[in-house]
Amino acid sequence: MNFDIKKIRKDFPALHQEIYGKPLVYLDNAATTLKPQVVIDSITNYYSTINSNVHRGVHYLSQQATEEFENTRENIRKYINARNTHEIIFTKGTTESINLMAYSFGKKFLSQGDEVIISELEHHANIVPWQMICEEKRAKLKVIPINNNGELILEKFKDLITKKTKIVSVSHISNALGTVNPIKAIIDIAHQHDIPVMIDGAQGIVHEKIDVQELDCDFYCFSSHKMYGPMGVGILFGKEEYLEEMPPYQTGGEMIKTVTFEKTTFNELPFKFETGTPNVADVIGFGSAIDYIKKIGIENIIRYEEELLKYATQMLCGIQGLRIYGEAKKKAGVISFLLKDIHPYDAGIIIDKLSIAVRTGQHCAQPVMDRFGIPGTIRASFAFYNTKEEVDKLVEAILKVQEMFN
Ligand code: C6P
Repeated sequence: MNFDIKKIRKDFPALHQEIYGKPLVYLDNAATTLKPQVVIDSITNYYSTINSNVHRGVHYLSQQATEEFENTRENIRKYINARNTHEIIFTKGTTESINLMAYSFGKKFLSQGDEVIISELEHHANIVPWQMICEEKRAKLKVIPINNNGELILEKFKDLITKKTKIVSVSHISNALGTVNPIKAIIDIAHQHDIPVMIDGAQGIVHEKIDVQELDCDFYCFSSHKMYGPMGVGILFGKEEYLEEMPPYQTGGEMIKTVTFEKTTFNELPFKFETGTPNVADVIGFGSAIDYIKKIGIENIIRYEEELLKYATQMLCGIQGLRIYGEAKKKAGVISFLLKDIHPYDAGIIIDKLSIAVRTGQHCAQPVMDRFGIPGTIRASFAFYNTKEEVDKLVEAILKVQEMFN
């Protein structure tokens, strides 16, 4: 398929609005992406027709809703090439997936003196849950450092591994700097020591093709809302051999097999980890988002985004007094920068008034900011519906900010 940017942009209604009287330039895609009309229609369609609970009723609507819900699970399985649908667990989002992991994996496999390895590049969602379970279990949290380009130092990672290491959990792509981490190498190194690896794919899955069997990762998680799907839905992929061993994270309806006042037995995978009424409409909407991505083609998306990022990097590098944070050899989706002496919040406010949406601050990655000794950055993050003209508007806005402060 030809990558027809004009046609693609028509699919996203939110792109066609004016903010402060000017056309919106949306460059906050790492926070959440806009939704194509097919996704919005799919949610409306669920509530207008087959609205009912899943896995519960014998009536027609419930059966239809269950079928569409489970079709999405299969759709996601195929999309990431997992072996089985029961390795795909629906959660609220990446944050909940990691909490599930830390709690459940931690409860089963962590003991006093054990070690968990994360990295200095992580989003708080891949730090705090591990910190909490380590505190509870009196285990140790170890951190892979980064270099000045914002790349993980693999040699240091190797040094951190000991016989006590029980899991490694790292991000695929850094939301703060855009670094694409060498996750295949990390997985291979960890597996040489029989250590499982969890990948926080919140930013990874939108900018890369994911094959969990080829990667051989033990866990991979992501959020629908960063993949052009609705908010409130996420995925935890896990290898069956681990998920079978792990205890439920929450308890209640749906996840049980039998309940008496003396004892409860749990449902099989994946339902053991899915408590209560799920977010049916948004799961189905997520299925439509995956179909939409497949229609455009992830290879086309990657090619287009690489070109756009290259252009944006060149243009921003040409601005005097602008420093980019995160200069990894392999980057995707994100440019984080600062303008000499201008606080990122001040710059952000002016850029917003020029109808450009960027994110300013720490991006829920305070250790990254501390590493560089900065209060935060201005972050432009891209999607395949963005254009070079929009990058030019960002450049104009930055020049305007500098003009105002000088
Ligand atoms: N990053 C950003 O603006 P949730 O919020 O659960 O969908 O995703 C959490 C999360 C976990 N890991 C990474 C690498 C992420 O980027 C995010 C979300 C957004 O950068 C919101 S803070």
